[in-house]
Amino acid sequence: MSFVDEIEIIVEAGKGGSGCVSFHREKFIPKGGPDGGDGGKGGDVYIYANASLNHLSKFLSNQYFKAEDGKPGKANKQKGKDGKDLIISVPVGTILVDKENNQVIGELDYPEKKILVAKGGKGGLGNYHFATSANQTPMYAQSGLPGEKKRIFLNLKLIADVGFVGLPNAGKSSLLKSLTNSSPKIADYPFTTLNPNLGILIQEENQNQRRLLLADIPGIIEGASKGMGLGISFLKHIERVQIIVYVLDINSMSLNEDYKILQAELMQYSKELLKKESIIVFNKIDLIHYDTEILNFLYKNFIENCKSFQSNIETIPVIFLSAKTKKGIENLVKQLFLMIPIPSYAEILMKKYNEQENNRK
Ligand SMILES: Nc1nc2c(ncn2[C@@H]2O[C@H](COP(=O)(O)OP(=O)(O)OP(=O)(O)O)[C@@H](O)[C@H]2O)c(=O)[nH]1
Ligand SMILES: [Mg+2]
Repeated sequence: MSFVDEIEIIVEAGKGGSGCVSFHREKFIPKGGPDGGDGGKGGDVYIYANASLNHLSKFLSNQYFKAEDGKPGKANKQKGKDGKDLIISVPVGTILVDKENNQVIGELDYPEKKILVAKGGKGGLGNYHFATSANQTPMYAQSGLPGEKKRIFLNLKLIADVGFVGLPNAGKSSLLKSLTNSSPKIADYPFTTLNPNLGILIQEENQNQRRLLLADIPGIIEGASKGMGLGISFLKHIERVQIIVYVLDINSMSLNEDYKILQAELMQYSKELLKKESIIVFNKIDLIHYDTEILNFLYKNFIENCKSFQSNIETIPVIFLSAKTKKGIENLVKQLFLMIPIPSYAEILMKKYNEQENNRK
């Protein structure tokens, strides 16, 4: 199924049921008064954050959603049944925009959040409300009001703790695979990753478990902000991470240039991305002659060259590793858990999940 992170849907709440026109009938009471009941209220439409979803592809096959109408009132002042509410599930991180005025209706920024997007119509009043001294037999009842109808733009921006950024082939997906149980596509050609991949990193220490949600996104090339390669629109999926991990291929002849390209493209998308905490990973160390002196030389050279465009470069943790052999990967794991306070987003998700399970028991 193709990955969809933006789509427009139409939601329509239920119409209110109409009020009833009826007169009380009973033996020996020939002229009973009006007793037509009220119509039921139309169902509301809600949009709900479901933590087990991570794309909007299911909306490709259906974009129209309608809640149930209220039922008409009946004789004997019986109220019609209210229409059932309709609940539409979307991934956590979905932003709802009203297409009428382009205003944000709300953001489903945590699991199980529910936002009312279209209110059901009121049921009509039955004829017994309209009896007056002048008119004891009103032949009139209200009809139900229509439900709200809205065109809503769903804009998904995934929420994760950590986002991987790098040139194509740097080894982002390989790193995700080494750190988590996810199995993204990995290949030695650029743009293997076409959509974001998520995975959970788990650390067990002294019976304590910690978790982080990691996001791997497509590769970025110079000019991506001008539409080159896959562009940069997918950077929205790392807008909300706490830490950006820049993945660089240590075999590149121009490590600082690669890093500069990434920073420049991120800046084109949003300056906020550059304000986030970050870690730099030199990947593929299994392919070079691994020697402390060489690594020191590479590191110093890199720092010196980056100072011209990033003054605080020396404060950013740099980690040498191989996503393939996993050498050095534990240093990245340690650094990530050190930098991300409890609870991480993945830990919040886990807590919610456990609470749900307990409620079910
Ligand atoms: N030797 C070696 N090869 C690696 C390492 N990490 C990744 N590779 C290889 O590099 C190539 C690209 O890896 P991917 O993980 O697909 O790279 P990516 O950054 O996700 O690439 P895109 O999705 O195209 O942006 C694959 O052939 C991997 O097997 C590593 O640590 N050592
Ligand atoms: Mg990839």
